[in-house]
Amino acid sequence: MTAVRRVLLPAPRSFCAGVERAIEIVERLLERHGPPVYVRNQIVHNTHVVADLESRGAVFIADLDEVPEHAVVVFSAHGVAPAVEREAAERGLDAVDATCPLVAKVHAEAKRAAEAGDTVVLIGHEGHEEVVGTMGVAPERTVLVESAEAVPALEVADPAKVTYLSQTTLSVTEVEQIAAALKERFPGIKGQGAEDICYATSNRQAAVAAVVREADLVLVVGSANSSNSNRLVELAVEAGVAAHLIEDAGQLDRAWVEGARTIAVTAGASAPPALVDEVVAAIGAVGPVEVVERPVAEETQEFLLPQRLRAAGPDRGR
Ligand code: 0CH
Ligand code: SF4
Repeated sequence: MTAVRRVLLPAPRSFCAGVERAIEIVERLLERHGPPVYVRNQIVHNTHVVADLESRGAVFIADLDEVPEHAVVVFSAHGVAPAVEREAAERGLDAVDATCPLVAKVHAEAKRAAEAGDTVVLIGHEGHEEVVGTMGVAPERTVLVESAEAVPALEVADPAKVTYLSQTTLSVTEVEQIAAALKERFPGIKGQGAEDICYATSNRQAAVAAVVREADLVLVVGSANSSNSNRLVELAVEAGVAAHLIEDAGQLDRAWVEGARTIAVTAGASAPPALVDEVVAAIGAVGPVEVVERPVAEETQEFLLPQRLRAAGPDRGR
C-alpha cells in the first residue's frame, strides 16, 4: 500500500491586506472607467495577478511617459518616490496611489527623520521598487545598507544623527542582525529593530519556521521578483530543508514530490490562494495525501480604499 504523504499548510500564507487593496483599486478603476487603466510597474510582484488584470484591460508601464495625457495611472503597492508623484501631476495624469499604507508609513518616517537633520540608513535590497521609492523620499540624506558586513563601510554626515528604517518585506532575522551591527557602529542611532517589516511578511516567516523541521520539502508559491516570497524559501534552506519557489502547479517537479514524505506548501503575500490549492491538488495526483492546516496567527488587518473609490457608483476622480 502507498504511504500517505503529509501536506502541511502554514498559515498565514498568500494574499495580505495591502495586496488585496492594490488589486481592488485596479479592479474598481477598470469597472468605473473601463479600459485602459495604466499601472506603473507590476501592481504586485506576481505574474498571475498581472496577467489576469492585463486580460481585463490594465496596461502595465515602466515609465510615466507611456501614459497619455489625463489618463488614469495607478502607482503599485511598493510605493513611489515623491518625484514620480510630481511628474504625474505635472503631466496632468489622474494618479491613484495603491501604495500599501505600511510602506507609506516607512516613507513618512524617512521624511520625518530627514527633516530632523538625520541621515536615514535604509536596510533593503538595491534596485527593489520599494527601496527605490523609499530612498526617493529624501535622496540626499539616505544611504542603503544590504547586509551586516556592509555596515562598517557606511558613510554618514554626522554619526550622532542617524536613523535606520527597513524595507517591509525582508527577513526578520537578517534585519535584526543588521540593526544590531548599526547600533554597534552608531550607538545613538534611532530605529525600531525589525518593526518596519510588516505583519504579513513576519507572520508568513513565523508560519514556515513553525513547520520547517517537520518537512522534508518546502514549496513557496510566488514569482521570482517577489522579495517576501524569496525570504520564505531562504528561511527553509537556512534550516537545512530543500525548498523551491514556484509560480504555480505547472512548475512542480514530480521527482521532488516522490522524494518527500512531508511537504509544506505556502505562498508569498502577492500569490493568489487558488494557486496553492492547485499545487496541493498536483501533489495529490502523485499519491494519497493528508492535508493539515498549521496556523500560527490570525490576520484581521484590512485597509480602506482611497476615498474616491470607497463609495458605490462612478469614480469622481481627484
Ligand atoms: O515582496 P515584494 O516587496 O517584492 O512585493 P510583492 O511580492 O509584490 O508582495 C507584496 C508587497 C507589496 C508592497 O509591500
Ligand atoms: Fe503591505 Fe506588507 Fe502586504 Fe507589502 S507585504 S503590501 S507592506 S501588508
